[in-house]
Amino acid sequence: MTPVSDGARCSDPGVPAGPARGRLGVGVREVPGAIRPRTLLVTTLLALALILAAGPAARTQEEPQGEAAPSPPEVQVILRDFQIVLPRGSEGGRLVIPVGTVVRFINEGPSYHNVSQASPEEAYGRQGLFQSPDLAPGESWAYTFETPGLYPILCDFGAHYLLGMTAEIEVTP
Ligand SMILES: [Cu+2]
Repeated sequence: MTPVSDGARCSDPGVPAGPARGRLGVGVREVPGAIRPRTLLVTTLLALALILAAGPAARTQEEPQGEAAPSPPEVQVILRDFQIVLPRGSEGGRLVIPVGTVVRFINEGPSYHNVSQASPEEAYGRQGLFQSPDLAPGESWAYTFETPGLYPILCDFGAHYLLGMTAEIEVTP
């Protein structure tokens, strides 16, 4: 009996298995015990057919989902040693990215950090584009830059920006 219920469950996402299961249920109830073996055989064959029919359908459903959403470009910025470490090629503490880029801030240091869109003068003002949560060591947080512009960023956890945790992100059209 286990393969039958497995088959029914497998077919749930892709194939309208409701009616088939209903018919099976009725059959099992109406047929006397003597004919049970044949019922079991039919049930097993039906279940196999359902699995064969549902298998490829389920797979083709999943694959487009994975490819359908083209992932936007992602850039990684490292928070470490009380510095905001920009990707190789960034000059003058400024990261230049095209609009729509996802920037993932990764805390690779041993202490907490965060990322606030603010200049040092605006620190703790909370009026910038974003304020990340405080990130424990190993945690990361991502932000998608949707609007061109020049955005100063800093870590205001424990006023780390005073130790040099500042940078700029320039978003180009
Ligand atoms: Cu910090």
